[in-house]
Amino acid sequence: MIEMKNFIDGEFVGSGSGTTFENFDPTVGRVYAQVHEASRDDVDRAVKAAQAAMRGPWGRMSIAERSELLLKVADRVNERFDEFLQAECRDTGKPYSLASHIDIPRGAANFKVFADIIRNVPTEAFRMETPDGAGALNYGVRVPKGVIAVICPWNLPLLLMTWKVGPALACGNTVVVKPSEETPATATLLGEVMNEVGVPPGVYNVVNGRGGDSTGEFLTQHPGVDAITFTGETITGTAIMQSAAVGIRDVSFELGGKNAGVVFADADFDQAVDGIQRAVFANCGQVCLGTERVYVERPIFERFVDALKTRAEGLKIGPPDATDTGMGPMVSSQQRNKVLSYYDLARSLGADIVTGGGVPEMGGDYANGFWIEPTIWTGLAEDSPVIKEEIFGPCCHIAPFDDEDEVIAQANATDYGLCTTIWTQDSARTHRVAAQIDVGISWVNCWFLRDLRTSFGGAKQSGIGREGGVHSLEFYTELRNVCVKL
Ligand code: NAD
Ligand code: 6OD
Repeated sequence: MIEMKNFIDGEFVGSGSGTTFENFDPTVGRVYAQVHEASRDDVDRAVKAAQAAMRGPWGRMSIAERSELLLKVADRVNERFDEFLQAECRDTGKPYSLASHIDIPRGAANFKVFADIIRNVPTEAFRMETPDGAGALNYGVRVPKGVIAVICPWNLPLLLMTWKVGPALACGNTVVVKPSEETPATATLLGEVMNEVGVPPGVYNVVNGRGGDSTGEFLTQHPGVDAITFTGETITGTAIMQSAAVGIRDVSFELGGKNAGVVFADADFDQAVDGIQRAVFANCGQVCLGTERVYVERPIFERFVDALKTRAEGLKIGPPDATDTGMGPMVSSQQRNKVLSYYDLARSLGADIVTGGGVPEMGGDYANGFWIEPTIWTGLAEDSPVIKEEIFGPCCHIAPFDDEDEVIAQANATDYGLCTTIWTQDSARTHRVAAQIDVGISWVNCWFLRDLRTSFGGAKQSGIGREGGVHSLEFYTELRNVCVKL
């Protein structure tokens, strides 16, 4: 049995309370690792180690030295690519074909991009007039915030963790990471990398455990934490915000979504089917940017539904290492049960089940994995909970629309506002529609095409703040103004 420990002050340490929890391989539904749960005392040690590193070598390091170290982290992740790939896929069940193109390379790139950005941060300067005529010079200096708590979800564990750890460290902060209890493996492995390349102890710490009334809450409540960055469910964001209110700590939130895909009749049909297929079924639908509501202009509605049905039925469900696997299992039985409850609800509400709606038969070793069928519905009312609530599974509802204003109103009829994907060949419409859908990210004729220098974040209940490129600096630094009388 594999053992996963916490990583505190540069060392792998067991739980102070001696408590461990089980980590499952979702393809077989069996425990494959025991994870050491960080107690309140363990969290306290991690935060204190992070504070000491800020006062110590990390705090004194020049930007160039820090940047060099982060480039080494990126290189080392790439050198150990296969180990990261296997660890991530075992924890999540996702196909190698997906993780080797997105999760692991992006995990490395998140260090490289921010190592580059931090070397080129401009600063502002204002010369002001004074009554004596001599004037004064104001200039801005960006300083790290301090100890950042990084609370992560399970869907893209390495990618979403490094997306925050990369800029946090580049800006000179130290971090205490709380990976999802479902997927602690790659955060643990990254601890080895930090030691291998010489990142000082205490700069990167990992505490494992659950969320509420456990490790996550111990961390967000710790007064030594200066700011909290979180990716996860909106309801969890509410709880974390309450912890952050004590001590007036800053938060950056990337939360849930109920994203709309909008397909106009003039779209390149095959390109739109390809894009929507990925947006609905990639990572078994466990992508915050995924599309669970698809709106298709009426003249192509039936043809589109048929084409997406064919794609869904053609997806080969299987284990990560099979080269023909198009879709893996859900991350946990709990998450699968949640999604299946929506499958039942859609049925009971009278949805037309175009395909799926259940659990596939998997033989042999995989008989007890957390598999689920890709599912498409039509015919539900727009106010149905299936259309209003985030499901986070491989499923979508497709509805026809007749005109642009109608579909914009439908796309906006949600409490969420993370992203949208619009398919049309009319360039004027592209800009008109993108301007009116209330989201943080609009993709046109593409999906999940991400330049790490661009802003990322959600409107409405999908988040607070923006990260990405220079926007990350807003959260991970304080801007200090120095005014010098001349
Ligand atoms: P979750 O909110 O259940 O858990 C996320 C993390 O928060 C876990 O590490 C968990 O242990 C921790 N946590 C839970 N309660 C806590 C508390 N009270 N205090 C401190 N920590 C706590 O989310 P999940 O199920 O892991 O991930 C799926 C959700 O994440 C979906 O809603 C999805 O939309 C969202 N998500 C959003 C983005 C984005 O960029 N907007 C990206 C990925 C996932
Ligand atoms: O690609 C990224 O940078 C990013 N933040 C992706 C988020 C995916 C959510 O599931």
